[in-house]
Amino acid sequence: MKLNKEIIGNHNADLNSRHQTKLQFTASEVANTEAIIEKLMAFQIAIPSWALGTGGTRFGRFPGGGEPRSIEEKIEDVGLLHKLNQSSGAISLHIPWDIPENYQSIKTLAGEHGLAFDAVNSNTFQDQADQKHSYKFGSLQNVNKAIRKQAVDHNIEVIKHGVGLGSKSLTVWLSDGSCFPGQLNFRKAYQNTLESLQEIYAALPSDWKLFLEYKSYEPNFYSTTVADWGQSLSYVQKLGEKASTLVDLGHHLPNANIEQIVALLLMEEKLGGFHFNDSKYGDDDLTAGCVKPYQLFLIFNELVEGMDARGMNHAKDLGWMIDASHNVKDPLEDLLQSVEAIMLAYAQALSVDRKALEKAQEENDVAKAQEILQNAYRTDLRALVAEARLRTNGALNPVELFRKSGVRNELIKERGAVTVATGL
Ligand code: AOS
Ligand code: ZN
Ligand code: ZN
Ligand code: ZN
Repeated sequence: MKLNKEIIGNHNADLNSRHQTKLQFTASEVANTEAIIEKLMAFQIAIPSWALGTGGTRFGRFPGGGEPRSIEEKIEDVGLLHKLNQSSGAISLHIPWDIPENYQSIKTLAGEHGLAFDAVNSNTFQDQADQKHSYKFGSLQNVNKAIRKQAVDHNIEVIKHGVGLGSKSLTVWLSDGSCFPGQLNFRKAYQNTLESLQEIYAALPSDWKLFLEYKSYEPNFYSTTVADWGQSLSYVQKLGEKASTLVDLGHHLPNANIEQIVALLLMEEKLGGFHFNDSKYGDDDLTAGCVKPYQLFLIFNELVEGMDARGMNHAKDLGWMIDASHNVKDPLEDLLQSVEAIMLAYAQALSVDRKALEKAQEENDVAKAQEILQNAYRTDLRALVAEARLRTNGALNPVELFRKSGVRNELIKERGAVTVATGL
């Protein structure tokens, strides 16, 4: 359907000569272009099922047309992205916004699109129609044991769905916290949360991982029970080897040095993965790299340095995921832009002259260190990302081809002009 090899081939043929000129120029500027292209070809990032439709804001939602209405349609949408960029080979599901019913047929469909199932996400931040107890005052932290149990059971249920689909990790993000001083005994909230997490951890299959995401505020505005990387780290260290911290770029207090957090978590062997996005103010969930591309590069710079130092596999040893929400853009175009920005930052980090940087650091040559980083950041490596796509049969310019081929109109015809959101 929609996009086939021929359409992509024609698009590439049209753009190829200009692309080759740019590629040659880049190769003349950057020493290790081949090694960078190979790493880019191996890189895959998971698309969150909830980002395939318009999320809106708490003030309103302006639904787009042709948004996916079922897990099957979400898989088809990620399949489209993957066909275009060959780097979105996984989907991250959210239970109960997604309820996989027939594992085998869903797995077969995903397989046809070349997709794997990445981390499954639990939801104890909303009350579902059929649930006995409310999470109004928290889930895993709740003062009421029965409520904690309900939340633990839900997470175990999510693991079961994940096992059915071949997923290998669970991401836990808690909205637990308090709105006003005095509402919560912090120590008890911590202890209840730890005990609940230990029960979830005990239900993990041996080859699974648990990612504990932190967030400084929202929806609770006085305290959050897993508020920052130190707090997440304190839980995951107690839980054990399979547990690690997940960094969502939008979850920090203003001006936090995220790249330093990343470096230290990696050093502690407790960096599990990412929710990539960008923000101006808070948890804005904007397109990766749209506001602070230099920060994104600096994060990847720490990742490349730290992963190489530990002998880690860039493609496999971390959970690469996007977490995004759209209000005004076509979700699929937005996700293509995010994947592109992430890969560009990765390419830039791979192009940093590590030896020269290390030398500058050892010699306290501050100006030189800055020159090295900014030279890498300011060299245009877009042709390398495009070349990685070309070699894997993706499109040279995914957003342009998505538009030209009229995919959205076809989806609107098929699914309707106004579709309801299945998530946030
Ligand atoms: C919430 O702020 C967190 O970023 C979650 O990771 C995520 O947005 C949520 O699980 C969406 O489903
Ligand atoms: Zn997130
Ligand atoms: Zn968030
Ligand atoms: Zn977010």
